[in-house]
Amino acid sequence: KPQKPIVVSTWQHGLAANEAAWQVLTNNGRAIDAVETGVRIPEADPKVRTVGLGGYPDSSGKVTLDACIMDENMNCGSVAYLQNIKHPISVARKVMDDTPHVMLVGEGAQQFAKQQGFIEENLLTEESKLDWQNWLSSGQAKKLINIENHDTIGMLALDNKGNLSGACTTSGAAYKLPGRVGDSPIIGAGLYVDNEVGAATATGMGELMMKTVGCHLVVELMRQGASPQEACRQAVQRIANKLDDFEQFQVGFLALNKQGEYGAFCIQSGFNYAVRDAQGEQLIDAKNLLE
Ligand code: SD4
Repeated sequence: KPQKPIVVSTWQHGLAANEAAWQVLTNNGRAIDAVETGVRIPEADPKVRTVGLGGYPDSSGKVTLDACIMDENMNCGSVAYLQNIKHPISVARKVMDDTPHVMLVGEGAQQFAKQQGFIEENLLTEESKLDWQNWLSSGQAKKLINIENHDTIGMLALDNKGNLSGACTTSGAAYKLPGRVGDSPIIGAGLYVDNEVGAATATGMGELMMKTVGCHLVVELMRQGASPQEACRQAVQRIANKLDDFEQFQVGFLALNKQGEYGAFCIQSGFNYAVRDAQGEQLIDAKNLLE
């Protein structure tokens, strides 16, 4: 039976994000508007430490944001290494809608955002600043990606018309090298949407999604007939096969197909995702490779 509209998002902060997206979807809105509206919730929430305002800074104390968005017609927009703008997803949407380009980075992205009327503000909260200072004084030995710091929001939606769209936004890996860009703004790595087949988004150690163009892979596996969960599992397995120490890392994929079926898979336990459909909201633990 058809499952639409429906919206799915990575992590617990996906619950509140889904609710905002759901309002758009149930008002007969487009999936692209739903996902943009939805992920703006954690972007603006200083308590969500891995997205937008309040996000963990890089090793030099700068909050640098990555985001991308993609609609049912293969239109996409992306920003990377964007500073001082709270809603990178909306800047990415403007890149998609109002420029001939797909991706703007750094200073150019920031100038573009200002021209579009976005306000510059300090995104480093006192809490994130303190954590960064503690990290500096702790000898900086902590692993860059651990269970606590990989909470990018990726959101996928299927609207009443049966169209798919997706959005992904993050402050990236905590204490990353200055200038580092992860998978989240890279079309195909952190997000991919093919309106004939399905959509996928990712969370975790971005370098691993980039090396496999992971979300494009998940969509192609669904095209070949895999269910969303099975497609995510195969993509995780492909990554794990290449690594001797794969259990040191976390990678999670989340997928939604054209029929409104969804699924996820990750390397290690701890990754959950939020679902909102006509039955209500759910928070589901993803299956993992180590169980
Ligand atoms: C990145 N994938 O920048 C992101 C990190 C993250 O949940 O938080 N993922 O690599």
